[in-house]
Formats: sequence, C-alpha cells, structure tokens
Amino acid sequence: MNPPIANDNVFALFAAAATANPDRAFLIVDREPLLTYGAMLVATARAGAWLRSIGISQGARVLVQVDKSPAAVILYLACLRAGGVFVPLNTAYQAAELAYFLADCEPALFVTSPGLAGEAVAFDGARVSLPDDLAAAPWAAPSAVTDAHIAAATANRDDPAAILYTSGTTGRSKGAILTHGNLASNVTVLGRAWHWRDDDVLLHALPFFHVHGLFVALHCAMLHASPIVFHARFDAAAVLRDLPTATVFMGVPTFYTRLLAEPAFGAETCRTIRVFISGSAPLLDATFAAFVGRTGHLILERYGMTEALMVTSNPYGGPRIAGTVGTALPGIAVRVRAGVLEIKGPNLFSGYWRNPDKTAEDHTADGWFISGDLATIDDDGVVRIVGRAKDLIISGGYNIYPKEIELAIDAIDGVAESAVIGVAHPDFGEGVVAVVAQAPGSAVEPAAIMAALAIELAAFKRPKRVFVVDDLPRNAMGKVQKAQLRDHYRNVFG
Ligand code: MCA
Ligand code: AMP
Repeated sequence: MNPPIANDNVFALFAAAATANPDRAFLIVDREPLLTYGAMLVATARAGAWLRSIGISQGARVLVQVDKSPAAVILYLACLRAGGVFVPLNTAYQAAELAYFLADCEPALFVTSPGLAGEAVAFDGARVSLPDDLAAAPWAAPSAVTDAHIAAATANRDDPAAILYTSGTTGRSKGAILTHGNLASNVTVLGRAWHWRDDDVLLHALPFFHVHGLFVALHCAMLHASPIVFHARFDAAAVLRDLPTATVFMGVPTFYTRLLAEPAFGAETCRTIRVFISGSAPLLDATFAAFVGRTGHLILERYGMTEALMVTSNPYGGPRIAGTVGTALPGIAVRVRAGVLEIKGPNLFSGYWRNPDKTAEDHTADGWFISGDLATIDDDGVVRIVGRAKDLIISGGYNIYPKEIELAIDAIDGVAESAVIGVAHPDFGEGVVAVVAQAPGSAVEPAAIMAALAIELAAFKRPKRVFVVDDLPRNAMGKVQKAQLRDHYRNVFG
C-alpha cells in the first residue's frame, strides 16, 4: 500500500478532526446549529472548487473586506483548501485606505460585502460581493462549479497561507506572510497549552480579520472539531446570554471590562466556562482582580503579534499572574536585548510581502525577530510586557500607528504639524488624542480636522479628542516630546 501523502496544508489538520466528528455542530448561530463539521467539509470543497474555477491556485492572493459571517468562514477555509493566500482587511477601512492594499497585494480576487467601503473602490481585476447568507454565496449557485469535490491543495510548510497587514512606524502597512507551517505549529502548541478538550465549545465574538479571531480562536476550535457559538460582533448582552452554552471564551481586555460593566454578569453566567483567555493588549491588574472577585475565574493572559502568532502564555494549570504574559510556548524562544523582546521559532512569519529591507530591519543578524515590545524575563522565564519601543497605540485591541494619523492631519490646510498619542481610556484601554499645532496666521478647528479625517481614515483610528495649540513641546534636539504630551493629557478620558 502507498503511504499517505503528507500534506502540510493547515486545512488538512481541520479536515482530519472534522472527518472523525462529522455530526458535530460546527457553527451555532442564534442558538441553532447552522452546519455540522461534515457539512463544513462539503461546503469548503464546493467553495474551494469555485475558487479554483475562477483561477485561484497556489499563491494567488484573495483580498477580502467582508462582514463576519458563516459565509466568510467558509470562504477563508476554501481559500486554504484551494491553496490561495487569504488577505483579510478590517471592515472599518475606508476607500482611501483600501486603495493601498489593492495596489500592494495585487489580488487575483477582491471580495467585498454589501455596505462596506470596498464595494465602491475601483479595481480592474476579478471581484465578487459576498452576502451574509450562505445559501446565496457565489459558490452555491447550481452552475457555479462542475466538480465540487476537491482535496485540500498539497502545501509545504513554507507555502504562504495568509498575508495579514500590520502598520509600521512609517505609517505604511506591511503584509506579514504567514505560512501553513506557522499556522499549524501555533495551533498545535496552543491546543495543548490550553488543555483543549474533546467536549469544548467556543464562544467566538472576535473580529475575523486579525490573528486573534481568525487564527487563535477559530483554529483552536477546528483542530478539535469543537462547536463554535458564532457571534458576528462583540455585544456584551449577547455574550451574557450565550456564555452558559460555552466552555471557552477569548477576548481583548475591552471585552472583559464591558462584561464587568454588566450588572447581571457573575459566577452564574460563567458556570460552564472552563477558561477565559485574554490578549492583543495589556490586561489591567484591576480588570484581572475584578474578574476573579465577580466570577472566581483567573483570566489566562497570553501575548502575541501578527508576525509571530502566539508567543507566550500564562499556564493553564499553574499560577496565572496578573501583569505577566507567562512563559514562552513550547518550541518558541524569547530573549530580551536592550530591553526589547526578541522571538525565534516555527511561529515566525516568513517575511514582509515584497519588502525584504523591512524584513531584514526587523530581524537580528542571528535570525531573531525584534518585537518592538519592552519586556523583562524573570528567572522562571516569566515575561512581563512593560512598554513599547515602537510608537503604537492599542485601542480596544486594534493597533493604531500615530505616524499614519499625523500624516493625514498634517495634510490638512492650516496645520503646521501634529502629535498623536494614546492615553488611558476606560473602555478601550488607550484612546487616541491628537495635539495639533496650527500654522502661523491660521485658525484650525478640531471639528474641521475631524471632518477631514472622516474621509481618510477608519473611524476607530480617528482621534477621540483633538487639541489645537500654537507649538508642540520639543527637546533640545528638536524632537517632539510625546511623553510630556501624554502626561499633560493623561486624564482627558476621565
Ligand atoms: C470601535 N470603535 C473604536 C474601536 N472599536 N474606537 C477605538 N478603538 C476601537 N477598538 C469606535 C467605532 O469607530 C465607532 O466610532 C464606535 O467606536 C462604535 O463602533 P462599534 O463598531 O459599535 O464598536 P464596538 O462594536 O463596540 O467595537 C468595540 C470592540 C471592537 C468590540 C472592542 O473594537 C473589537 O472587536 N475589538 C477587538 C480587536 C481585535 O480582535 N484585536 C486583535 C488583534 P464612531 O462612533 O466615531 O463611528 S490580533 C493581535 O493584536 C495580536 C496578534 C494578539 O496578540 O492577539
Ligand atoms: P498586532 O500583531 O499588530 O496585532 O499587535 C501585536 C502587539 O499587541 C504586540 O506587539 C503587543 O504590543 C500587543 N500585545 C499583544 N498581546 C499583549 C498582551 N497580552 N499584553 C500586552 N501587549 C500585548
């Protein structure tokens, strides 16, 4: 007998679990099972065959700006299955922001959703609009495909599975190429680290275009053919209602502060939950403490990055220490050089899309990825993220690069220069504040600045407050003193 063909396509892992558990619910929407794992295999085969029929094969980029829906999940899995490279974008991006991604990634297919900015963006290549309703998906039409039974494309560990754009200190986004090997190794390690069980049920309320929702949450569940209680967006009341049907919940810190703000949230709501996991932004000690007090649960905090997927985690069994992100996951190495955390392992991306210079700049000569996060590591290997060497704001788990906002503000008439900072915000962790110096003889109004930015930038990136000043504070070298501004405006959000 011939040995089975080894296939490093990460979908092969999910297909194996699904094949072993075909009757298990895959997605649960509004408390009703929408698809079984067996039906997932059929739907992704059909959608994959459709992608192939329109020319998507190994290495072709599929750029998507789509609402989170069961159809979007099937599209992603079908893309893996067909060997395409999935490139998801934030649903909040405006037309001006999308034009950059279209030019940079040169997609073979652009998928949009009714009502999102992508629908109105000019693009010469193939494009399709994806409705939320699975039955109306483009691959569901009887004539859409002739052969609906494709196997998962054979992929090597180094073949790209996805490109996730992440901004940079220059204000321009870079596409981090994540391979099948990156995704497969990370999900395998996480499943073990978090003691994923055969009877787990995941409540999924994260967006579907970032590592957290797309790879950490979805992949962990699919590796074990676990049912996914599917929420199209985070809504605290809906989470409260469905938590008692789940065993695992993942979120950014804002999810946890919003749950705590619900008077009805407590131990009873969490009676079936095995573990709450937090990441993407620092979990405040106060949130951790309030959560234990209210529910008895110690939130398990982990740390990761788009370029490195999940890197460290607090232990499932051992002590979960507030203010730490735990130890390096098995097979992954971390070290601190000049205060900055560096990372090595099979989790590391293969490089920035068409940007070898930036790839080289972000690695040491001996191959460690320079995270840009300031950290300490104690004698037990426990990592604390203590700050950022990169000028980055994390608001509600979304990364916002001040440089991008400053460039947009500086282009507005009457503006001499600007400084964009993040200061403590009770809901989003950090809130964006713009301090704008007006040009001599000009009078700019915060409202006019906000109106101009509304055309350029996704709403989550826009400053929540704008202050107009005559001059920005500078040091003797002429550098704008952001630390001084952060201190001055530290209480603007109460
Ligand atoms: C929404 N708004 C925001 C944010 N989200 N403003 C600042 N920061 C935000 N994160 C604004 C909108 O632009 C809008 O503004 C107003 O708030 C209401 O919008 P809405 O969509 O209703 O907000 P929401 O649904 O309440 O969203 C808040 C949220 C969401 C649920 C916290 O931001 C969210 O799902 N965040 C999760 C992000 C995430 O998954 N990050 C993982 C990255 P206006 O009123 O002006 O129109 S992966 C990662 O970081 C690494 C790898 C890792 O370690 O995981
Ligand atoms: P991104 O890869 O762009 O989504 O964002 C990754 C960044 O989020 C990291 O470099 C950290 O700055 C931050 N981050 C992720 N998880 C944590 C955490 N648990 N604590 C503190 N910062 C975190």
